[in-house]
Amino acid sequence: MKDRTAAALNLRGATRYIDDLPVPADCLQAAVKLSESARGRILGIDASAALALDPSVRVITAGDVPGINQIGFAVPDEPLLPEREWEYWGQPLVLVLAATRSLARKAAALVEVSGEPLPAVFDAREAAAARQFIFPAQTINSGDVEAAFASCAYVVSGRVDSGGQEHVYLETQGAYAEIREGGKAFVISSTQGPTGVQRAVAQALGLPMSAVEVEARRLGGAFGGKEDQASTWGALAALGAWVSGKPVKLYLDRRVHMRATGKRHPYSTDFRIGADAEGRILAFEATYYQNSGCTCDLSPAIMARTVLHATGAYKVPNVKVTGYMCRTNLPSFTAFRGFGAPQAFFVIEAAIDALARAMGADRAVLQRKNLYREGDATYVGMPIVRGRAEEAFDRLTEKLAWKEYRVDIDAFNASHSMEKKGAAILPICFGISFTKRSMNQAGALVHVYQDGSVLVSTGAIEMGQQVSRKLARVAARTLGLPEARVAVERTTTLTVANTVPTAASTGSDLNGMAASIACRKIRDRLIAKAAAMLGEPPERVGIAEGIVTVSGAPSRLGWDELVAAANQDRIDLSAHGFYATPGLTYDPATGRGTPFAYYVYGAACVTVRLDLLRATYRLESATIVHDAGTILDEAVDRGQIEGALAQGLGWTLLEDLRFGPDGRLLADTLSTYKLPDLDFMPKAMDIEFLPPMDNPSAPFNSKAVGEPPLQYGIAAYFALLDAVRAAKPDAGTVYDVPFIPEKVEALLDGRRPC
Ligand code: LUZ
Ligand code: MOS
Repeated sequence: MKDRTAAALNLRGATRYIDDLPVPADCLQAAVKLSESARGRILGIDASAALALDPSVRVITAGDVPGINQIGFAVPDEPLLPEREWEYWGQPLVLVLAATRSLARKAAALVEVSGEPLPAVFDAREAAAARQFIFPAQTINSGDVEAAFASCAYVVSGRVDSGGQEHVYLETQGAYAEIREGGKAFVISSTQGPTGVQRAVAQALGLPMSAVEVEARRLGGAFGGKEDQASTWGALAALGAWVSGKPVKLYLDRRVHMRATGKRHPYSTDFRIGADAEGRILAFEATYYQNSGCTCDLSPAIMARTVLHATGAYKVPNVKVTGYMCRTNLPSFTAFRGFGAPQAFFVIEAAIDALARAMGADRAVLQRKNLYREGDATYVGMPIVRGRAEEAFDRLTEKLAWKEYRVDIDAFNASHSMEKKGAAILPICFGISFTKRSMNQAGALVHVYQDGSVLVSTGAIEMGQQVSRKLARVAARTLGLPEARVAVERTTTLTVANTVPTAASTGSDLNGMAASIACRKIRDRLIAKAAAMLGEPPERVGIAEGIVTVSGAPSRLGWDELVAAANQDRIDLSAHGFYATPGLTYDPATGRGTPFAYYVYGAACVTVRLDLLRATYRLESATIVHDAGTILDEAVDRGQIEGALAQGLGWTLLEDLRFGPDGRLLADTLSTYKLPDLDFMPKAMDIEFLPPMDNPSAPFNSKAVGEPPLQYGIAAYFALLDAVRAAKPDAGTVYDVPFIPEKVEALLDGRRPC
């Protein structure tokens, strides 16, 4: 049988993304005119030159929006097209349609938007000083930090900075829209969240959601960038179709995409950490300044994840953390794999590094001593159940023979004057569930057709993570069928309503649970029918590998025959399944309760080799011990870990998202924005999974895999710092990522990196 899984189709080049879809002959192509300064008041829009270019050109502005010109969801601060002001360099101001894409882009460039400049701010701390926030600050206060600091033998404070990150999915943002009979809107969107696009389109066009269908077939990568921010492009395409009466396709080129869309949030953080004489951490305090950009978007949910991951994988009894979401005139920063957790992990690891320096202690010893243990509770009171932080750490150090490993590195460093090696360990403990309780729900629709084939539809979007493969596996196992009998459909708002985005690593957990609930309903009906056909009590009847079993032994009745008989008997062979994660009790107002279904654990060691003359480095190895629960698909999970590590390494070492003093993005193409490639990746990569373990919160005891391993990349920063210190023990420390060679060179020179 042909392999129809997403991966196989992708390899054959048989999958179609938005821009590959054939369009009707009368389809118009869309382009946007972007703002060319950081902030300004719109005085006038002159479309005459654009309109003169070609009779097919249409220029659409805020005034053309028939419904509400607003797509902000958490906070209504994001007009679809601006009416009075633009708020960052690269903001879409005007939508332009034309018969061809090149005409549309040319016409967009000819639209003249006149305006007067307004003062702009780009730095999060500056915005905070001016009290420019997009949302009230979030605080968690647990224990008594002041009393605890007073009792500490060591107290260290410092500052940590981390930069933004461009998602660089291969498929940029895009959408296709048409208005169908009766004024209903149909949109194909490259989105992680069809329901969000549906809501935005309905609001912009003044339609009920029932008159808007949004389909997401598959995405060429997303990484969070299409969790909230696909709505803009979906709604713009729909607006174009509404105004023109013709189908419209909107697909961004890379440069427009990099300027216009949101990225990972840059953070700047002040911390204070205190420990007793033995190095047990007693208190931790942090103030996070999140650069939120110009609109709210997902920033509060991201800050919620930051303040819930403040102590990383460590037990700290007294914690006080505050997160400011600072409004700046930069693109609205948004979800990116990790979602505020990597920023928090980097801060606590930097704090432990600073503490180790102050104590003259070994970083790894302090890390090991403070890991979460079974039976601990986190600082918000979530119990650690089936905790594996120590198990992962110990397996890693055992595997590496860590003591000897360090001795070898020291020996290398003693015998090399132009090169130094460094290594560092990083443990993870990543909470799985959306930080917003209401989002932890999913639905599935399962059909068994007369011929015995099975179709599963859920809210899970296939974006390369092979969630469709995992769902097929879950459905097949639940029904007792070979996987080849199960097909997984694209996501549309017609089959499953009110879906949450495929995000927070929960895609296969939530949708897998919903699919298995639906499959169990159908299976129960079929088992009752089979029991009647075989004259056996239903308790003894099962289905395995497509054969009905009795007390575990195959019977004469096969799946296809059973399904046909059930259909003849007028038994419903379709079912809807719904799952809502139980036990989520966290209340952000009190900062107490259980925010997550469970944690994913693991530990990584990265080793680097630094060339002191050139201040360049190579990654020698990455060794990872990871907790995947009872693994559902090892090849998929391995791929996810490798990809997440690459993105983590890119964030900590390489990807330098910089804005000029005027707020203009400096590297807006892939020739200037540096990404990790194969050559950059560690020469040796060893990924080991911890032994299987129960996890009742995900299908077949599996665990979510998407985001947690991104954190492993942070080990590379500390490994490089270790190598720098081997060369220059008194090198200053500036906790700042990405740790690009220019910064390494400055430290080696005894300068302060800028
Ligand atoms: N999206 C979201 C996420 O809306 N809430 C979350 O907690 C989250 N976590 C990770 C990635 N996306
Ligand atoms: Mo996300 S950062 O859309 O899981």
